[in-house]
Amino acid sequence: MKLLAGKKAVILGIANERSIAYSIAKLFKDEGAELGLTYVNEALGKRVIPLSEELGAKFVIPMDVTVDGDYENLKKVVEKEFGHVDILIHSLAFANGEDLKKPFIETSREGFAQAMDISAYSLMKLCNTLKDSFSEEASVLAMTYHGSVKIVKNYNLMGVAKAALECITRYLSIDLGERKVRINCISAGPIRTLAASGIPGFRDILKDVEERSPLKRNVTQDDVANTAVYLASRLSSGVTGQVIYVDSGHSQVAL
Ligand code: NAP
Ligand code: 1JT
Repeated sequence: MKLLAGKKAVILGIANERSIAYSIAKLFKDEGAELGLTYVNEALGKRVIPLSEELGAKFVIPMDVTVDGDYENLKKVVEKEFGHVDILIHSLAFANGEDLKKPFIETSREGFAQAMDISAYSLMKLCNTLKDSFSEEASVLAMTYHGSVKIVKNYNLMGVAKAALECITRYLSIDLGERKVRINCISAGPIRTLAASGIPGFRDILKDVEERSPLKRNVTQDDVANTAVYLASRLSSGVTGQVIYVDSGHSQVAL
């Protein structure tokens, strides 16, 4: 029996074939899930719509998490196409390049608010929007990075936003727990994706994981997808409010 047979999964955050969310969608489909996908804007839609066809998605709709009306639309489409939601994947983040390039101390108020809104608050608003659509035993998953709890050079503002995302996950676990719905984060090691491209020093971080992590290799999108299947399935039935690391053990090594 497939682990996600007949489950209805809404997945946000596919930009292209390298996106973590794309590997999750692929593996979910292999495990029997039905997919509903979102993309941010028309430019990305050109890439995501063909991918959604290849994945046999039930629906693919535009959704910008800064736009209130897009949440209402998501709810409407979910009710019409799926009826209910068994799995919600939040795999998106944003901080503007200007703020990421500047010394952290110079972060603008607007840049701070935008990074928090897109990368952290969106998880709360999505859960609130879909709360009456979640099935009993539904599972919500968000992607995070270790720069939330330790200083990682250049991660800066995103580290603050990820700290909020992880904390939001803990508090949401109470509200969702009342409905038997679980919520967890996956903390992924560095992976070369669109979000990671052009980040100064990113190559050095990849090299450090290869040299110093217990597994002596970088993780892949598929490593993350494997844990996503576990967290989305009954195999993780007693797990909620947690941050599960998929990072070759790198975060456990001190020196
Ligand atoms: P990705 O392929 O670039 O995916 C990020 C997605 O977020 C993109 O589709 C992006 O669209 C979307 N997004 C940005 N602003 C949005 C908005 N306003 N509304 C809706 N979606 C929006 O990169 P990824 O590496 O797979 O990232 C997925 C998640 O994994 C993120 O939460 C990231 O922080 C996390 N993560 C990544 C790594 C890594 O090393 N790659 C490590 C740990 C955790 P645009 O391209 O249009 O901005
Ligand atoms: C964003 C970016 C979110 C890069 C991200 C991210 N989550 C993980 N990464 C990859 C990464 C980035 C840095 C890093 C280690 C991993 C780019 C801007 C949009 C949001 O440390 C150097 C900076």
